[in-house]
Amino acid sequence: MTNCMTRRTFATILAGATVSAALPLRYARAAEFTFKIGTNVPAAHPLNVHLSKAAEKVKTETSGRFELQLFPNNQLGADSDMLSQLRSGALECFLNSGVNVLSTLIPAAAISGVGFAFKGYPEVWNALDGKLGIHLRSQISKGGLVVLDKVWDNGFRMITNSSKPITKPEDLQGMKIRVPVSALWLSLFKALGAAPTGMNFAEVYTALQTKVVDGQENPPAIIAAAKLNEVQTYASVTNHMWDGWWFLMNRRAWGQVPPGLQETVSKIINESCVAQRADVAQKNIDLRKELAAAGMTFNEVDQAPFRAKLSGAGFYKEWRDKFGEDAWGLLEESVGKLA
Ligand code: X2X
Repeated sequence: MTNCMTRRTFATILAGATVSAALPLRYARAAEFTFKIGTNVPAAHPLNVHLSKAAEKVKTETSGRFELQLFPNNQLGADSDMLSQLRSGALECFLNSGVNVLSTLIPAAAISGVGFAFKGYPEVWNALDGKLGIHLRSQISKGGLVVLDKVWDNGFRMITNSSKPITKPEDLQGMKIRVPVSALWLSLFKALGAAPTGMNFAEVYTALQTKVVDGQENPPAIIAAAKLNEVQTYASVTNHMWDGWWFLMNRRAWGQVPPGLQETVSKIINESCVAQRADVAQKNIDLRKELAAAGMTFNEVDQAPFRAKLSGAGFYKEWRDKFGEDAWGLLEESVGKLA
C-alpha cells in the first residue's frame, strides 16, 4: 500500500467516523476467530438449518469475537476431501458420522453403525449421550481430533432403489447399492447379499441418475433435501442403521481459542444440536408423506429375516471381534444382546 492510499483510507475512515460509531460493536471489527464448517448435505437439511442458527447465536453472544461460516452441500469438497482438510487445518470444523469416512481414520468410531442395533430413539440417545458416546468421543480424540459432546441426528436409514420394493433379504441379492466410504457399511450390505459400492454422498445423485448404482440408503430428510426421489422410486423402511454426525474440529485451531470462549461456543452448538434432533425426528415422519405424494412408494419391512441373514453370514461375530468385548459390551448395554 502506498502512503497516498494510506492517507486516503485514513481520511475516509475519519469522514465515516460518526456512521461507524453508530453501528453495533460486533459489526465494527473483524472476528478474532473465524471457523469454517463443512457439511455433506444440502442447505435445506435440518443439520444446516440448525448450524446456521448456532452461527448467528455464537456471533451475538460473543459480541462478534467468534464467527462460524457454514459451507453446506459439499461446497468445500466431498467427505474424504473435507476430512483431509480438517486434519491439515485448512478446515476448522467438519460434521461427519463415525461410521462414514471418519471410520477410515478411526475404525472404533463405527460401532454405532452395527446393523439393526438400535430399535428406536430412546436407545440411541441413551447410548450416545451416555457411556457409548463417551467411549466413542475418547476414540475420536485419541485419533487427533476435537469432538463436541452432542451428536447431530441423521436418522434411521431406509433403502431406496428404482426397480422393486425390498421386503426380504433375497430382494437385495446382487443389487448395486451405494453406501458411504466405510468398511462396516460395505460389510453390512455384502452380508445381506447386495453388491455395495463405497462412494461419497457428493456423487450419489449422479450415480443413481446414470445408473452406476441402482439404489442407496438414507433417511427421508436426506432423500428430500437432495431430491433423490427424482431418481429413485421405492423406499423400503428397513431402519437397518441409525446414523448421526459428530461435530469435529481441528485441534490446533480450537486450542488457540481461550477456554471461556470455547465454553460459550460449544454450549451454543450443543444446544442447537438438541433442537436439531427434535426437528429431524419430526421431519423424517412428515417427509414420508410428502415423498409419497411426490411419487415414491414406501413399504414397511419385517427386520427379523434381515437380522437372521446377518447372523448366519457371521456379521455380528466378525464385528464383535473387531470392536472388542469392551466396546461391544457398551453397545449391548443399550440395545440388548446382538447375535
Ligand atoms: O453419506 C451419507 O449417506 C450421509 C449423508 O447420510 C452420511 O453422512 C452418512
